[in-house]
Amino acid sequence: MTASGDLVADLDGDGHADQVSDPSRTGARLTIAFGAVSGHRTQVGVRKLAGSPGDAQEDVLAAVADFNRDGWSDLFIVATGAWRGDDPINPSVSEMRLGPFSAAGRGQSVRHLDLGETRGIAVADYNHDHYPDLAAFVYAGDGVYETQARLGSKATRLASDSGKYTVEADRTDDDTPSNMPHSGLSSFHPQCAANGSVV
Ligand SMILES: [Ca+2]
Ligand SMILES: [Ca+2]
Repeated sequence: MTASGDLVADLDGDGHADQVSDPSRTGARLTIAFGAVSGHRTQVGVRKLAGSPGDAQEDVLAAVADFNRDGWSDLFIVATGAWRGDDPINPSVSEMRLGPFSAAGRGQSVRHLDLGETRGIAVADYNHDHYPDLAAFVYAGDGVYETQARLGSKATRLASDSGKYTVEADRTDDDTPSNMPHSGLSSFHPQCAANGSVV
């Protein structure tokens, strides 16, 4: 973890540290620099990671964390078309891709996750167990937006929505809805120097 909040970890399993940054904090501007420290740098954004099913979608969002607690960071990708009115639409892609995963966004296995019409995602620790959970800002229909929690889990990878942490939100065009958690990855990773070493 760098001071600026970037995650530094080996994501693709090649033995070289990679670096994840998301200045948007909603997954929309997440970028990964593979080989960031070794010098063989390949930078990819969310649309490249999503692949062709994400083409032409309004919102393509990604989050990186070890959601199933096996030591490898996983890639969650969701791509959703334009808002179409009262009824929520289903994303064209909504997948947990288990790490290690490649610069093309291909993981060891893929698990579909039904979040609904998703307009923002973030990593957070809702239940304070020091393991990452996923926060999803979704359109629930009839003008209602809400932020839901999906808890990380070794058994199921991500639990279904229990509703326990759901917070209703006003419709917002803000890039970062005010009810999204901001803890990010700093809850789970020690801060490290820019070269990837832990300080
Ligand atoms: Ca790597
Ligand atoms: Ca994992």
